[in-house]
Amino acid sequence: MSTVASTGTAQDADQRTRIVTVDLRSDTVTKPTPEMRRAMAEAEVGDDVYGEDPTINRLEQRAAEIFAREAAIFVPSGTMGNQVAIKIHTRPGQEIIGEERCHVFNYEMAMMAHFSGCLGRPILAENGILRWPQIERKITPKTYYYSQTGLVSLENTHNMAGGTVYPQGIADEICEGAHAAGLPVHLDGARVFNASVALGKPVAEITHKFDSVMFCLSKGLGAPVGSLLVGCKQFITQARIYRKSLGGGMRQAGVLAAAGLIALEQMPKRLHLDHENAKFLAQGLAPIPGIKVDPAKVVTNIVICDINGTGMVSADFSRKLAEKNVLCGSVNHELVRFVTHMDVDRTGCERAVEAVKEVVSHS
Ligand code: TLP
Repeated sequence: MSTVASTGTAQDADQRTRIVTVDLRSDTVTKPTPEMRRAMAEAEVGDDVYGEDPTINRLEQRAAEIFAREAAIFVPSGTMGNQVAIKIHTRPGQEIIGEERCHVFNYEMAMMAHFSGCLGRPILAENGILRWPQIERKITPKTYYYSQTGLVSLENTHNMAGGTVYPQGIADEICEGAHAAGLPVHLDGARVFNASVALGKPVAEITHKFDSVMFCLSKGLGAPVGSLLVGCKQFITQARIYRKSLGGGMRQAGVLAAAGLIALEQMPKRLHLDHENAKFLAQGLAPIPGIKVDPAKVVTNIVICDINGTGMVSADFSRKLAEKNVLCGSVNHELVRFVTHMDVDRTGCERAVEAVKEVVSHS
């Protein structure tokens, strides 16, 4: 998106000069499409706490079919989906093994401790991709005075490692190893459709060895709200209880599911465009002095750059960029994140590259 289109009134003339902000902070910022808004307005609804919302029921059924699972449950957010799954898989006093930068350890308000009484056992892995031998070494011995490992949790794509994708063989090996050790494996698949597009394989195939999968409709798929948790019937029955206990039992939620169904059925087809734009962005940013990013590692819709060499900290960098109507996210002092999505096109990415050049040249 570059500038607002015009048709000729005085107001349009005003708008012609108004620069549209290129918002690359996250793919969560997408607005529902006109088709989603129409479907929301016309959605058939009922009380979902009574199981009577036909549109929610259809969405859950389609999610279960697409992931080749027995059942699925709609939850208001990815965070709730992950935390409900952790609660079901673990007991208080246990440990959860995950990659150091994963969402469940860093951005879910310590709910694994608060809600499930568990401790994170973080492992730093190159590109965010854990290997089975690293995990195996961190499983605590079955001795009564060690807190026991209760769960392995993976993230695909790995958000804060730059949208990296688990090669299928590595994910499969982790699931098989964990199962042989008596441990369940949860997948934080907030962006699992991006992983599926990058691997050229259906989501059912890349996730079938996981015990549970959470995926989001509200990120690259463009729905305004919602995520799903998929798994076996018994797991989803328990998830319904914990979702309710967290206040996530919604009533006429079919208005959300109507947009979610379009997100689920239509939007995966266009994710490759976001991946191409992210690659373009990384290729444009890489030659800028002071910016460190390897375009070869950008395989989905997330670009994380080390801006240390610019002499700015990321808060100043992103503030100066915002003055040029380009928004990025700040991961920590040195790292900034750009996420491509359906509301930013190639022109928007070109504008982002030019804005970064200007900000860096004046630093
Ligand atoms: N990620 C958000 C922020 O919370 C960081 C973003 O802008 O990327 N798992 C992963 C891998 C996520 O990236 C996110 C959201 C979630 C879970 C949580 O989803 P929501 O925001 O729906 O609770």
